[in-house]
Amino acid sequence: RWSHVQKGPEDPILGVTVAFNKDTSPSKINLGVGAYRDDNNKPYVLEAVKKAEKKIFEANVDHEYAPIVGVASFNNAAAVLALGEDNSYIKEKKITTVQTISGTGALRVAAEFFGRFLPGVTAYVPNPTWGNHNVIFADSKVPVKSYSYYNPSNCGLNFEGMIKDIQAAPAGSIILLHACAHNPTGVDPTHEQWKKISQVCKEKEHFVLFDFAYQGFASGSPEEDAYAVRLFVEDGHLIGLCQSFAKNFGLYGERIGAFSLLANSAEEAAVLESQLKILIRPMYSNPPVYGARVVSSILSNKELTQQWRSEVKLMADRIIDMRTSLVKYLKQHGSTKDWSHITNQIGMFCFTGLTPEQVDRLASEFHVYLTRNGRISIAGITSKNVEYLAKAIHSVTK
Ligand code: PLP
Ligand code: TYF
Repeated sequence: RWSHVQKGPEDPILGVTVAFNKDTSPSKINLGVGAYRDDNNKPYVLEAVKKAEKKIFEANVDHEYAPIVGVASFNNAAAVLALGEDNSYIKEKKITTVQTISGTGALRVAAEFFGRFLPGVTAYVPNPTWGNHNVIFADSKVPVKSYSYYNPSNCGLNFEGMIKDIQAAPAGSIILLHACAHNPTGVDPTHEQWKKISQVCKEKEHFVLFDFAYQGFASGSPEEDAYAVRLFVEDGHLIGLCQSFAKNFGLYGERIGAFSLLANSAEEAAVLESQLKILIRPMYSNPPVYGARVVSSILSNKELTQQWRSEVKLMADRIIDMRTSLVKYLKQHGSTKDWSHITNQIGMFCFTGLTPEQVDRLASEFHVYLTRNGRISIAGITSKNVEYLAKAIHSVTK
């Protein structure tokens, strides 16, 4: 019956973990998947999350179905976290937010919505981008193309190319922007550049979809990381917003996220919500409640929110420290290359500029695993392995 089905390839990012798990060397390092690790290379459960879990347990909650759109208090808290306390769309109910199966699910719901209500409209994603973007749009029958983003000559932003491509896209296209901590490059526009991007998208009447998977994780401040999203909203864009709480709350496996659409009126928001419900129902009926309860009980409590803020800053700061430390050891071990992009880039990832061959040597000679595009997940670096890593990188790049 299934003889016509052929084995497909491994996901390139998760495949790195598969290779890493097979390696028996004690010095092996996994810099593949973007999942935070503490300085002992252990997954980190936030104290704020543990306290919220205790509260939920003690409240003796039931396990009834959530509505199709998910847990209402979570949806509101998610929108407030991204758009800010005083946002007029939230106050005037000119927004619809649905709980989703983490950030991936938010993107998928968004893509299904575009497939129905913006048929044939092309979505433009940065080059490069998180690999899943392309497949999510393609599977939802949304045509997908890319705009220039990364400049390999300085490991920074190709701002002119980006603007040119966004200008050249047909009016009313879907433009996907990483709200902060661009994956895989770690390269974000400056505030001034964001203003220009917003202006160009406005002129072309593009629909802007933000992928916001790292709020708080880039700079340590949820407000600073929300700069672009809030700017576009202030500039009058009726944005779409995909949020993930995997990284910033350390809730990877709980699959908690949200998708929001801004609308011209409360009535329009209600119409959009009715269609989102119709689209979600045959996909998964309604979302799981646990992660939503955890996030909403943190964000509805001042003390827990404060604790979460300090913990997300702690994670961001450790990542920033590891960037500095890696560059320090590269120099100390004699590398004369310019590694300033390691400290200039932001968030979980660094686009090192290593070639696929150098990446292969890192794995075979040094037991260091990363994707072949040269992306490293900084979260896999610790104060104990950073010097070994620097030596390994120096060895393959000299
Ligand atoms: N978008 C980007 C840019 C990501 O890096 C990720 C992965 O973490 C996601 C979305 C969604 O991840 P998740 O589905 O785990 O929330
Ligand atoms: O880019 C990453 O490493 C994260 C995690 O299929 C991830 O976004 C990677 C691959 C994948 C799902 C999540």
